[in-house]
Amino acid sequence: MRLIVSVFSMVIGTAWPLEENSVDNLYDEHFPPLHPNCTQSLTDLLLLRQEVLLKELKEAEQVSAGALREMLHILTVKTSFMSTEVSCPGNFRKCGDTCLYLAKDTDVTWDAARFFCQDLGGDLAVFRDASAFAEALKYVKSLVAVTDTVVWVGGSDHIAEGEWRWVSGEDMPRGTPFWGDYNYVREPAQGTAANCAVLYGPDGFLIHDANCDSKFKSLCQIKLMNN
Ligand SMILES: [Ca+2]
Repeated sequence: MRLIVSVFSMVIGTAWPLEENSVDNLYDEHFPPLHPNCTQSLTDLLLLRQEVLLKELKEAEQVSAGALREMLHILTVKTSFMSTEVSCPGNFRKCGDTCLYLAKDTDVTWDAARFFCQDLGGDLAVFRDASAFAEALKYVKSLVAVTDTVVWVGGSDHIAEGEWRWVSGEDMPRGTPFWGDYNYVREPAQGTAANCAVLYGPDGFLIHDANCDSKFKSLCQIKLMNN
């Protein structure tokens, strides 16, 4: 019996110190002692924070680069589509980003000119900006050399005097480079006697107001599908 107690005491005496050492090691591993130098600890913290921020920035950069690649792809496809040559139907000629047709052999009233252009699938021509206007004048001048030619376009103030609108519903631009002068007065200046817009040959085909019942040539327009 005494022998058994001695052996048990030896076993306990050996095992207990080992268990204490293991716990201490585990604690030190997961809870390292505070650094004696507080400045050094703060530096470590800042460096760790910097590392996290850099990682976040890198991830954000990767996301941005992916988005930019996607946008570039879309722009490339769009540019390719826009640069594809689109032909205009029938006698229409491609002018800038639209199709124009000058019916130079027939003189009709403004209303009849609209019906004529609508029968062709379009309407009287409108110009959304100075560039489109310049393209149209270039086309008209290439077809009619006679400077007294007058051509209907799709603008009028017949609904409310002085409120000039395109047939597309938008307000017409005023002044240079669209409107010309008549007797040194800037058009439109003819009042209720003139409610429809023309390209006036004697003034270099700048826009003038004219009597809607006069008979002139028609400038028809069909817009391209991608406009
Ligand atoms: Ca008028």
